[in-house]
Amino acid sequence: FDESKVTVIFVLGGPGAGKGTQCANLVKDFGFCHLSAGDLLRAEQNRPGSQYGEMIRTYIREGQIVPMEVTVKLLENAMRDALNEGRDGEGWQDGRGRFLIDGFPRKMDQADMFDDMVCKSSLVLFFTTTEKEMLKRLLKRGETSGREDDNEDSIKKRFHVYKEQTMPVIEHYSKEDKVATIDATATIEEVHEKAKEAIAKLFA
Ligand code: UP5
Ligand code: MG
Repeated sequence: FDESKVTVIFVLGGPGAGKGTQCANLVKDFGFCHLSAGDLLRAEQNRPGSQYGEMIRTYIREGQIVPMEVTVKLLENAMRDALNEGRDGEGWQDGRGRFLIDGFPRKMDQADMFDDMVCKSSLVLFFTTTEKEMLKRLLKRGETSGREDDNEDSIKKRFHVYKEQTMPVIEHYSKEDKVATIDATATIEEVHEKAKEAIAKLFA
């Protein structure tokens, strides 16, 4: 994608930090197209005839990162569809597009592949809070979410993978001065205000 025509913001943070919740609010502020890598993988998992369905299910339950080719392809296709759809509204004139890419890249190989083959990101929003808080949120959500990874066993594995594989990605982008760190312990509204400020600077 032509970087002068698309703006990509990565949204990172531990499992249950509130990425999806915050993205939904930011869409209303800035007219983003919100793409959650996890949601795209879950949709592919459930798509009849997908050759990856079983593989994705196993990776997600184990909290492991699905091979990057699959995820990058799903994101690229979703971005192309959104651009072709020619949305109207702020930031979507003349083939331009604003994307919030949620829960990706969560491993260095994915970050490099996306930077090289799709496009470079302009900003990384990093939502941070304690494991205790994230566990509490996920167990609560698990009562109704139906997500196969919202159980204590899978959550522990997700925390481990996050520390081992995703934190290095955040450190990598910190060195490029792209990271806006936001304390996600506060209320949804308070976190939203801070996230909004960080993005407003980019579009100022
Ligand atoms: N909540 C949110 N904010 C709150 C606040 N401020 N105060 C109180 N409660 C708050 O929020 C979680 C819950 O907390 C909700 O009930 C919410 O109301 C409440 P949510 O916004 O859903 O948090 P989020 O950070 O989006 O949590 P999620 O569980 O989606 O994060 P994960 O990163 O674990 O999940 P994701 O869907 O991104 O990935 C799932 C799996 O897919 C991965 O483990 C991996 O196996 C696979 N995957 C890949 O393989 N590759 C990828 O590139 C991406 C995913
Ligand atoms: Mg999410």
